[in-house]
Amino acid sequence: MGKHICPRNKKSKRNMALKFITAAEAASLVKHGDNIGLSGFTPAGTPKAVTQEIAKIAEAEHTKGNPYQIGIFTGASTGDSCDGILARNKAIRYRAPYTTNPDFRKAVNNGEIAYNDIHLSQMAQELRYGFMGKVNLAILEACEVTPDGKVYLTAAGGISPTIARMADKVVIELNAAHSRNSIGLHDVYEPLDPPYRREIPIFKPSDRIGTTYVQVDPTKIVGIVEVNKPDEARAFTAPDPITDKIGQNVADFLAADMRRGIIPPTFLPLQSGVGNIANAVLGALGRDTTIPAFEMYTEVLQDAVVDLIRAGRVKFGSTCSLTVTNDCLNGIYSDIEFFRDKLVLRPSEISNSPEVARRLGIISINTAIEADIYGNINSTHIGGTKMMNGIGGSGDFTRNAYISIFTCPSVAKEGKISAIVPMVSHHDHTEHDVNIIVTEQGVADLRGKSPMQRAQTIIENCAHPDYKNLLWDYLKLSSKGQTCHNVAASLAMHDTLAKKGDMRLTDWAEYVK
Ligand code: 0RQ
Repeated sequence: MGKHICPRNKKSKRNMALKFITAAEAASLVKHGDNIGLSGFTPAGTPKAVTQEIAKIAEAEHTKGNPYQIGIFTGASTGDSCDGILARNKAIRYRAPYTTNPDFRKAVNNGEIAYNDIHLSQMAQELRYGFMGKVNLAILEACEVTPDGKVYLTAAGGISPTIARMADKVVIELNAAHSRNSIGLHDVYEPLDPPYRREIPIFKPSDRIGTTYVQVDPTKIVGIVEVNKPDEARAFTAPDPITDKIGQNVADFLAADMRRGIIPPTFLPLQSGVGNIANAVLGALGRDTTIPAFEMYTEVLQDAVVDLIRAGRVKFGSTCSLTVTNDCLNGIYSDIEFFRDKLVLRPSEISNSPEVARRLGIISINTAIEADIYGNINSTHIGGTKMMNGIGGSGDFTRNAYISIFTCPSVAKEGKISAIVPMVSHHDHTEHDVNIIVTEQGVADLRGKSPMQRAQTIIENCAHPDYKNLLWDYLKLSSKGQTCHNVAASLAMHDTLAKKGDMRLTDWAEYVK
């Protein structure tokens, strides 16, 4: 393979066909009203230089009194050099999908940005279907590119194959901070659209079905920008007793399900979201040696999984991105011969494919902001109105999982907020899709249960003791039905929080006339 790859040395003959440009020159191609498509998924593999120059153009144009705003299409969240700086410079008109940036969040919740929070598996196909307009420029971060347009991605698959094909123009950020050792990790595959779509032929997490590069029409590559910037990885805080307990509860539950024969003795592939709870769950699963070494079919792979691969506890990791710390990423690159047959990076359309998740029998583990007593989950909105991050891939996996699990601490903000409420203030995952809820208090197994049976087990096993009686009392004042509610009081705990700053002060009498 090395023979075909053009070295970063600009004098190389093989590079003659591809032009090097500056990030500012690349940014000057982006006009007000354009849409840009970005490689990457989470800060992993996301371009970091051209977007900063676009922000400077926005600032300059705004100073002159000119409008300058663009649309952004990504795989998932990006780093501050994209969502952060562009949001602060009021340069974003529209964006899809998931994001985690606080400044972007603020702008969205102020009504300044149109944010389309769709399932990550659907992003590439909705672009192809034409739901979001055209892609004027695609910016792909690469560790290598050849004159015939083979682009070797870095730490994530994202929506790269689709934006590269759809875009009028393509810019490559050739990032020296990513080792060329990542060449070969990717498995790039883009399905056809209906009525020609075929099955995605993945039958086990390690199956490879595509190419190791994104093929781009070389005539569309307007330039290569040389960059040396590491991924803007988020550091996670150390596990605390609450996240550790949640992790242990999940591990104990899965081990018990295996002993009962519900999970086969070979175990099933796991999907796990981002964050401290996900790290704690994986850590606990790794430590539980009654659970055999397992595989991951997931969208993000965090440091905890890399440690488990090294320890032989995770046999294989199929993921969209290596959302790891830079030390961890460099460890993978420098130990690539060990990792090469244990990791594959896929586009988000494939890593999050509902078809594949259902076929493989994924055990999905994602995070809730709040759950209601019937098992509906809010993963995205605070108080029903303010966007937190977005649904990410949680919906792709939850509805199609063999066992779908949601985790969260039973209370937030020093106990003033209960994560278990009578009715969620925003619905992301419905009671029909959610099998298990886990807090530090315990595990509610909702499988095979009616709504009222679910309410009993969720209140009993997952609610914090400070809130159990409030929730039992809510059930008593609810009218009878398949799903018992008192509609007037169903959001009383949220209302009390808004008015008095503490859900524990909820007085049902104020809501039930
Ligand atoms: O507030 O930031 O002020 O401290 O929400 O909560 O407990 O620190 O947990 O960082 O893992 O985030 C669901 C948002 C959880 C995340 C969510 C407050 C709490 C804190 C963050 P502070 P924690 P996390 C993977 C797949 C999307 C769905 C998913 C997420 C802050 O995990 O975005 O899993 N998930 N996708 O205090 C008010 C409540 C609250 C609350 C927590 N009920 N009311 N505030 N908080 N519960 C992603 C991808 O697909 C890439």
